Amino acid sequence: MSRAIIALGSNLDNPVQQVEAALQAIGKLPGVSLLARSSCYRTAPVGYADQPDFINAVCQVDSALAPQDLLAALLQLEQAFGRVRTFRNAPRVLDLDLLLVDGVCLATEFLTLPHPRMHERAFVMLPLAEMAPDTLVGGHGRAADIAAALDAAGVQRLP
Ligand code: PH2
Ligand code: MG
Ligand code: MG
Repeated sequence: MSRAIIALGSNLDNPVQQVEAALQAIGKLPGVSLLARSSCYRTAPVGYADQPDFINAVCQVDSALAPQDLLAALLQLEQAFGRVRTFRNAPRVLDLDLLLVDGVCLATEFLTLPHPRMHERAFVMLPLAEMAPDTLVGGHGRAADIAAALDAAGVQRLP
């Protein structure tokens, strides 16, 4: 069993509902159990600005799957939720990114752990700092410290 942290994002077709349904679906994946989740956050789009705000959240799971197999299961869930890939950073009904798996450091064509940009992204780090502030992010330190140093404008925690 290993602990993993997953980021969720949606900005199409009732994003809060998509994220809530995805959290439930993640917990029902074979070999995966949901341990914790953050609140949902409304976040301004980063990278490609001409699209609706996102709803972002993170969750922590226990997983019996190898990291590559967990990622494959997450990508299948994206498909099941109707994700259509058009261009990089395009609007989407569901994006599931594998951020961290225990102490695993890995770089393949398919998967890099820790996620190489997570520490720069307030829409990832604020939810992570809420859910698990002491999480260590590669060589970048504690989640709560990383989050505190990021520009949080455009990231709003939902009640
Ligand atoms: N995901 C991206 C690019 N930009 N911006 C926000 N606010 N939230 C995201 O989840 C997001 C993004 C690429 O996956
Ligand atoms: Mg993704
Ligand atoms: Mg993403």
